[in-house]
Amino acid sequence: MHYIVLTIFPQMFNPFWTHGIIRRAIENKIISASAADIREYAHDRHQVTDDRPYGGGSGMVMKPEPLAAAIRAASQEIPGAKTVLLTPQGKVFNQNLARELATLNGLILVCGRYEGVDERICHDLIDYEISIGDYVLTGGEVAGMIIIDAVTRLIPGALGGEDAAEKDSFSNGMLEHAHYTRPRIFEGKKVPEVLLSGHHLEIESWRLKSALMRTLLKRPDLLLQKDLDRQEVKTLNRWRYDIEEILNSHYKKAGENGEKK
Ligand code: 4HQ
Repeated sequence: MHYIVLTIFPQMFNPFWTHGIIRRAIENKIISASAADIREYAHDRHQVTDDRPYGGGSGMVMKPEPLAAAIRAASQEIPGAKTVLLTPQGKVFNQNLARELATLNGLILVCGRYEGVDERICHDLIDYEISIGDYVLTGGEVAGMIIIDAVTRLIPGALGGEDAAEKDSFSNGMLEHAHYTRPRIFEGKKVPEVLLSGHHLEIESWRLKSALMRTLLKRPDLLLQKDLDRQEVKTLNRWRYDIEEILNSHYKKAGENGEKK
């Protein structure tokens, strides 16, 4: 994967390229990455990249000419690359979109500042409009980093050897199971016994239930979207039975006490 980020603040990306998995992916040539300064494509004396909005009002708009020139130059460098505009108007980013982008050969990420970019940039020069969520940022740079981060770890080889990406949250439409490491007792709280047992099948079954329970309690919306497998349906039905038993017993007691509860 080849990334080019277009921004008026390319230095923001220096720490991002030089730490952790992203750094290693660059070193191992799994990805290439650079941030180009949109200002260098503004050919007036003061290299202006913004202007006042037609129709009046407060705030500034990114001028189309420097942006268009920057996008065209980046496209020349990565044949077949797709362009992404970071904007709250875009499709909300999620793991499925990350998977789709991870199959591409190149991504050109356009990071706006001010009130956003001239509308005429979007139509001809942008393949994907993506939002990282329903809140307002001061610019698209941090959003661009989030996309690059989530996409890069899905590229084969980026995580170094193992199959960690496939075991992560969302890989099966659920949150991950709980994790524990040493010590066996921390501030009075024990590690679940089964994880110390060495019974791989029991551990796997405990992890599946842990993932299902956490998703049910913390993100029930994910379970509504998911295609549940037979084991998951069986487990949920057992829990439903247990919960009904508890509630029935509660209402029975309440009835005996004359409905006071
Ligand atoms: N932006 N997801 C850039 C965002 C945003 C988001 C606001 C994008 C400012 C200029 N980007 N403009 N949410 O809030 O991607």
